[in-house]
Amino acid sequence: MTDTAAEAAAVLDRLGVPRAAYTGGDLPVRSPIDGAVIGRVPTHGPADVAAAVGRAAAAFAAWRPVPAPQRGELVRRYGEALRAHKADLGRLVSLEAGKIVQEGLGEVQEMIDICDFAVGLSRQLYGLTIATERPGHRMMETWHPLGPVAVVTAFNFPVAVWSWNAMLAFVCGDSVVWKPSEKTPLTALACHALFERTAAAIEGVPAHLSNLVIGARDVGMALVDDARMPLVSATGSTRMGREVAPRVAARFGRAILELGGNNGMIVAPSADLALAERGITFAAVGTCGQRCTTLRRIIVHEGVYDRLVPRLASIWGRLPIGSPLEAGTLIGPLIDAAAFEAMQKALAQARAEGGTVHGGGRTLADRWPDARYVAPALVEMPAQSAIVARETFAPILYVMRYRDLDEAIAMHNAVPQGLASSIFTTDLREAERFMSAAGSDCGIVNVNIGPSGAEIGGAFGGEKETGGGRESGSDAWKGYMRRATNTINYSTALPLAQGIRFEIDG
Ligand code: UN1
Repeated sequence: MTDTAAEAAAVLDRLGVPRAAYTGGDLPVRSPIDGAVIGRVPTHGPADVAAAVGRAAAAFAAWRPVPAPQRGELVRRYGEALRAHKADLGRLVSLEAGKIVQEGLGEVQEMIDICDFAVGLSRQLYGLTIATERPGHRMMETWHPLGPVAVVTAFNFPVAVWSWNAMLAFVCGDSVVWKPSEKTPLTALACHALFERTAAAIEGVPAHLSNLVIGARDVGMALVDDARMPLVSATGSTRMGREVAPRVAARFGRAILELGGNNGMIVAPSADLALAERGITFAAVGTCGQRCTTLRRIIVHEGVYDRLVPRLASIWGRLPIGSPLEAGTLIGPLIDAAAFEAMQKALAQARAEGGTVHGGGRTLADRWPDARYVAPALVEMPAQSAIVARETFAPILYVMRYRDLDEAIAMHNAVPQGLASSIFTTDLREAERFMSAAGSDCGIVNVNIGPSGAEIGGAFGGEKETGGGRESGSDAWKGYMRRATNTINYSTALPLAQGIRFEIDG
């Protein structure tokens, strides 16, 4: 047994996952750290999905009448369990997704944060009281639980994205069926085991409030097509979203889609370049370029280009790449060989389109022949050509020049995706313009910080090919409930709206 496999087994054991759940199954799980198999998970088929949805529907029926603050108590206790197991769960994220220790822990912290947020929310699922045009009447809206929610997540945030969805769903009175990425089922098993234990210890929480189905595309599609699930929240590629959205729409289901990003930044002449350098580096190479919010394009004013870009090239040349478990490492591995191939293909295309590539090659192959470590790439492009408009899920930062801000904003928006964006400037007018209606067309628009690493308190998501969904904070909870508009007549008359007269003679 490799070190990673032994450590994963020890961690899973401490997190309460029975050995049978990750040994002897048909799905081998590899650690991106060394490419070793760290688990073999049994997978489900479409019939198992149907059964899981049935269990989730029964749990929903029992959960929806439970008062929301009591539902919040479950989430509060889960937040406590996460606090108690933060180190182990964070470690497992590192082992299975290849995140550096800091980012693995950060991801679990993101879970804890959304638990806290959802607990507060459980007493704030407010509806409006609305002025009515009729005397002796009152209008209001009431938010009700929606139903079992399908949550489909990607490998790169294997635990946080589920919790954004699930914790809101639970306080909203919904049950959940979760399909994690086939690349990261172990962290899902761990989250689920912790949840089951928490839920079982609380009176009034029905069994199977949280359900886990593991498998490939057919499992996901069985969920997507199941009319018993009024909401499908899916995070992943635009290609996946293109398939999911019409299928959910065909049965009049609701979809929350978090798809590809191609996040840009404008670096203006007045930018604090020392700050920009740090912001760019974390956003572009953090998580080895595998966040949907990763910075992929910078549009730099020609007046600062020659000061900023050589400095970035020098930083790119000395980034500490290595095992994410080792202290000091900032760049861990890519998830797998396919991600590496996609990166190399993109770099070849960038060269063909006139780009100058710094870095981007494979590294540490002697030590870890079965893993894929890369030097992040910085690519100077003569224009925003076809490859720049595409999202490649790897650490590639394209760099382009601009002369005036209108041109930069137009270039910024001229990609199909619309997730996160930022501007580095100390000019108030430029900052406001970038955030205005005529500025960035993204769901996340930042000033003097990079596009990645959003807090859970805001609504998270983006426009255009990013899918339009919003998760996490602000009023994203409304997506997980159904709204009823109530009109109550407390008079002895029956006036009709719009002044309509409808009297029966005699
Ligand atoms: C994702 O990459 O799917 O804003 C989510 C961020 C994180 C979440 C990213 N809080 O980078």
